[in-house]
Amino acid sequence: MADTERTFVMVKPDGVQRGLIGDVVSRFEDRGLKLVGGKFMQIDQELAEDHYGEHEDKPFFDDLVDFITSGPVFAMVLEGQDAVSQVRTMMGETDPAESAPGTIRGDYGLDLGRNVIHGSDDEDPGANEREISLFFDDDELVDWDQIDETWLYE
Ligand code: D4T
Repeated sequence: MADTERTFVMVKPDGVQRGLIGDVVSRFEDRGLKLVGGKFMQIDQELAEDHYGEHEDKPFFDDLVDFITSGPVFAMVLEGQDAVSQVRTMMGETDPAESAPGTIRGDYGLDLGRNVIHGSDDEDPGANEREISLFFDDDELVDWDQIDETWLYE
């Protein structure tokens, strides 16, 4: 059996303003991923710069930080089998214009700078743990048993 993992996911300010939090969370719940942390919050400059530190030298960095701090986000931690890559697959490509219908970005977005959702990178080992600890304290994450787990996993 593949590994149970936790991943960091966030509905970005555009998704919040467009009333998409519920739809996005529902997709993950429907898939069988378990919510173990969630918070509606405003990202400050320092957290934004930490979170997007890998893009510090890119020309789009300032716009990215301005955008992610421009309004509230819904941050969450999801747990499940291969959660990091499953969430990335469900999100679609970074650019919504290149994302297939049926993916979150392919269904809800059109523009690279307004791509609705963030999920931890599946090609950067440890990115999920780093991001989870950047946004959540240990006592904000809840270990719980979901009743349908027996029917979701072999
Ligand atoms: P995030 O990190 O937001 O989940 O997106 P991805 O993991 O899919 O993609 P990324 O880290 O490469 O990009 C982060 C963020 O920057 C925006 N962006 C990206 C942009 O505005 N212009 C660009 O040219 C690129 C590559 C979109 C997502």
